[in-house]
Amino acid sequence: MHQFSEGAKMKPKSASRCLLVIAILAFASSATSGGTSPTAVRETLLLAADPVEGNAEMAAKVRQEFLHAWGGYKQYAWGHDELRPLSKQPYDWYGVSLLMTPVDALDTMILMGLTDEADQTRKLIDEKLSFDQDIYVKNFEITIRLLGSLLSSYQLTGDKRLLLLADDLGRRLLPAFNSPTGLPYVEVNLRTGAVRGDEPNPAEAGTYLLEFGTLSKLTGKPIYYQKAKRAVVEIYKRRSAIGLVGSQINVRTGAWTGTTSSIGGGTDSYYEYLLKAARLFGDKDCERMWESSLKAVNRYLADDTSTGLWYGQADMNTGVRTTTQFGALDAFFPAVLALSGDMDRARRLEDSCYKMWTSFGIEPERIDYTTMKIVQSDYELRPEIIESAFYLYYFTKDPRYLQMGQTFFDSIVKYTRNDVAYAALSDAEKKTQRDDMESFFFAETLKYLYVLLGPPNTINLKTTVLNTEAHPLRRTW
Ligand code: DMJ
Repeated sequence: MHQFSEGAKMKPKSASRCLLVIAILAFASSATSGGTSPTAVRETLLLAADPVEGNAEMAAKVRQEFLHAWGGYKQYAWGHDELRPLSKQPYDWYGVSLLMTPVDALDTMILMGLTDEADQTRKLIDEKLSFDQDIYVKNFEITIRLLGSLLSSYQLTGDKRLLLLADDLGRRLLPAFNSPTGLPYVEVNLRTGAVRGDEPNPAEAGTYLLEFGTLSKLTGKPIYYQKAKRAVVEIYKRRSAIGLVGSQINVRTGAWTGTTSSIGGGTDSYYEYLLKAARLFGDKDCERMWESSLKAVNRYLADDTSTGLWYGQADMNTGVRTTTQFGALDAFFPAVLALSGDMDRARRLEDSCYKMWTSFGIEPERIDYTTMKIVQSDYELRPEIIESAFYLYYFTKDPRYLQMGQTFFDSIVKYTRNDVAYAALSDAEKKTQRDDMESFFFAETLKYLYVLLGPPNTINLKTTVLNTEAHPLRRTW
């Protein structure tokens, strides 16, 4: 049994019981000895990806596609941040590699039971990953992708080296929060602690508590939780009289510099983390902030139209609708609604998202939902619509969401696969491939396909939350 699944889901077979005992003993011994023996990881994983549970055929297919893309990365970009899948060239975000793809992909390998790949990746991380770099990095991206995965992979394996790296990274990111308001700057230099970028959006300002809070709990250092919590509170405090937040805020003055409100890209995970931090830490402030925010969002941003339920954009002060756009990033919201218990809106919104996908054969980045015309036509290999199908299936067990998942999987394979990996589309209508494969394809898109279509209950949402990059964090405190 891996660390995020429900013990109750184990088959009552004596062989399985025996493996469970071995797994627990092995995990306990590795966790106390400070390292993880390969046996411990293997035994721990053996039950995680039990092929006789759930849809073994789909699990194998998704795993195979993971290995296809991962194989391309290994062959052409090993040790770098990303593979450019068409030119077959490596790419590093900041000139030096922070192992973006291997770190982001690690817990997916672990959950899929790809033990050899996971072991090789941990070796690479141990030998090569250093955060002592004179580079300005995006606090938000590095937190959700790297810090999130280091913490999650530590919890899955007990490998203390991953926690040490997470602590080192967290310490280097902390200066970002030293603004007059406590709202974080957009970028921080990992070596010097210098900061830049005064105007984050709400997502860049308020998507830290799950990772920094977990880091506090696992290291016993309260500073991480405090800094991340303050940032969220500082945004919430500045909501308008009708309860909405804007699209950009100045961290020196605390004044909004963008006043359009939405649930989409740039704001999305600010809302997501209010709910999830309430669940992971039992944080009552977050619960209250989530509940009052949701009321305003449902009142002013939700839009019940002849084409379905959508969430558009409105002025944060007046609530007057400014645009009627919805896109791939907004498709995370059915998941959050489902997690909060609003199954009716969650179902209706996921139906709209599905319509967006099937109208074009794959999902464009943005449409105008009143005309169903494309506003922005790329497909970035994004996971959100699959994430929502996963949550809805988890809570309702309605096979409709499995069918949706199958459609997503089939179109992704059909249109975005190439001979070595997977590629984003510059045009979702024409299906023109572009030379990009973001690390979230491994961390999220393939993981959500696997947990939706493969073994059921791989993730137990009672004890675990997934961060916004799909890294599972388990409540152990
Ligand atoms: C991911 O990096 C995260 O899910 C983030 O919250 C939003 N965008 C991408 C995936 O689309």
